[in-house]
Amino acid sequence: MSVVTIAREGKIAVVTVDNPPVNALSQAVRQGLCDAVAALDADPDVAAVVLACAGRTFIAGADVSEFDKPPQPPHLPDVVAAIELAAKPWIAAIHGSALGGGFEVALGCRFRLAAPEASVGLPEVTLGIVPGAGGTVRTVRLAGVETAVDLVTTGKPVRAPRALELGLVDRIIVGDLRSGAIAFAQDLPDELPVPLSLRPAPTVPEAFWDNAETIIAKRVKGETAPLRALACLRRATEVDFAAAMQFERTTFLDLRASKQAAALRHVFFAERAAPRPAALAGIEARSLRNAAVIGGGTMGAGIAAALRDAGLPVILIERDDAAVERGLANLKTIFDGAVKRGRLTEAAAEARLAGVTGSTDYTALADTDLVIEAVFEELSVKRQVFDALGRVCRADAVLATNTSYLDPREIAKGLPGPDRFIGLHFFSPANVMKLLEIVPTPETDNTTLATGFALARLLGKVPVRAGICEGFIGNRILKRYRAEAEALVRQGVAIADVDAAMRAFGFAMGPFEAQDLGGLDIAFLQREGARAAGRDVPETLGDILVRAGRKGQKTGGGWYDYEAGDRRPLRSQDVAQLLRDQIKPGTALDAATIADRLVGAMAREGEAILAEGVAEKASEIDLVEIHGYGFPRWRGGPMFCTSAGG
Ligand code: 3H9
Repeated sequence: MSVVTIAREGKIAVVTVDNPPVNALSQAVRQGLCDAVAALDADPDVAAVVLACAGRTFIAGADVSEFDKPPQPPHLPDVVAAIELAAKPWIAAIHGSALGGGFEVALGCRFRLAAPEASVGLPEVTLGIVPGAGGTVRTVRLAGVETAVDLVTTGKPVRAPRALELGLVDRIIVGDLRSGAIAFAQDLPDELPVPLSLRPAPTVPEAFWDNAETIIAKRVKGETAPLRALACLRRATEVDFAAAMQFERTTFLDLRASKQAAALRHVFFAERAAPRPAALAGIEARSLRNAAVIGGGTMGAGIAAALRDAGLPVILIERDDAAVERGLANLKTIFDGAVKRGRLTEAAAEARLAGVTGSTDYTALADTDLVIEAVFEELSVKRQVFDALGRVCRADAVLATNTSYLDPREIAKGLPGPDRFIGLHFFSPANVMKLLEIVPTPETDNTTLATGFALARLLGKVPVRAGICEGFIGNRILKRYRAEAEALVRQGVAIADVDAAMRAFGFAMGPFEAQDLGGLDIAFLQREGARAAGRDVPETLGDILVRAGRKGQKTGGGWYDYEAGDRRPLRSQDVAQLLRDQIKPGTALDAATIADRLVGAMAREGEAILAEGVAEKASEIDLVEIHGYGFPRWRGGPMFCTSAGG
């Protein structure tokens, strides 16, 4: 069946793109659109053309899977030009998302109509590229430079009502979009809007561009596409249409072949594959109508907030009334914060909180579909919880532990029906961080595992299946990363140089700054526990600092000193003194060498994790690092960026 078809409603032709799943602009679609322009221009009975899409969305952009191959004609800029300069006016009828090349096609149309829930955008920078078919050149002409800079350099789509305000769409069609668009086409004004390619570009003062460049450079750190996109927008206002198109296309093709674009494509496809692992194809998840969380501390409250954000009613269990109150107060703080940041209305925040029932009574869980335990990280405490859950929960309720380091098999010991038990490792703050490590035990059945993945989809999280080992995937690599950072310090590299190198690499913080923020004592206590259990755990530099009372920012110092009320790290004489005997006088290393050492160590641990089957795919390890540990997305993750392709 053809991916582009033409139907007739009197004098209106309806061109429909049907290229599942998202109507991407593959070669066949581009060719189909060119053929449609030619056919309809030649048809004297056609007065106007509605461009619509079948399925869940309007054209979602260029076909990203074609980006590793040479571009095939007809090229998208020519397709958009053909639509724009067609003898018959084309009208885009947008539902779902008109993104990237999809929005560029819509920009070629004389009118853009949108369903109320539709969105439009130019997300190319999120793929390490710039729009390649006139997105920068036409948007400045349609909606002005401020809107264009926002749309193109952030890549964030805007919803139809806002798009209408910004002039990116002409009208919102409530009700049936196809018939609304046909009615609109039947009643076009005598004077049609001038095609964007024939309109003058706005005149923009130099200071606007300088200011925008400063702001964007600060935001994007090492990512190149946003500033290159800004350069395209600027050029679009400085030279004529054809020259601006040429500049944009050259930039697009250059970036398309770049390392950053390859990395971002790798992440794009890994993220889309993660929620639906092939091994679970056809396995139905249990239905989740409600959930419960045991423990209302930082982690438990974050998990409860995430469940509420997804619309599930939640029971929050704590050991006494005071702890229930504290747990509910933690949740209130989370929702209040969302109101302050403009993410929730006050009414919505109240409704979220009203959907949480606090209790000390486990029998309240008799009809709960999913229970997530998030109590203190100690085996005996967790076992007590599952002992109670085993007695009160339905036999088919999914019972999950949120543990970071304990062995889920030990936690589940003695649980009746261990096939419905699973590890769900959330990252703090659990209502914000995207990563969810899903850790089945050998007894977990596939339905329970599929329910873990279904939960991740419901919560909008990136799920990665992890096998059982100390720290699973993420914390195991973190341990290696920190050990390598300490090894550099032992060999004489300054603590601040290590942190600066990793910031320059793209992390928000270096490994030592991050430990000072989170506290050095958690990992210390864990090492001490292992030592107490008779394991041979060598003394770390961090241990020396904690023993001296330096646990991080909360104690006024860790790897660095801090002045009261100030989070800026200051080099510490005390630390130099404490570690004096451990550090060899060494030569300084440059930032790239430091980053190579640390990322190399992460990747080697990743290789071991793959070899042991703890992770299934290298790309999943990359997702863990990007979504759980702040690894710069545009580098593709440690496995990608140390591989031949990266
Ligand atoms: C561009 O347009 C450049 C132009 O300026 C220049 C050209 C010259 N290509 O996300 P989902 C697949 S750059 C190929 O789960 P949703 C995806 O892999 C492009 N495949 O759906 C998945 O496959 P599978 C600018 C694509 O309903 C399936 O579709 N556009 C593409 O949650 C479903 O995806 C973008 O960046 C693509 N462009 O969300 C838009 N997009 O089933 C990217 C998706 O085999 N796409 N797939 O795993 C999206 O943001 C979302 O897919 C969308 C739907 C919001 C559309």
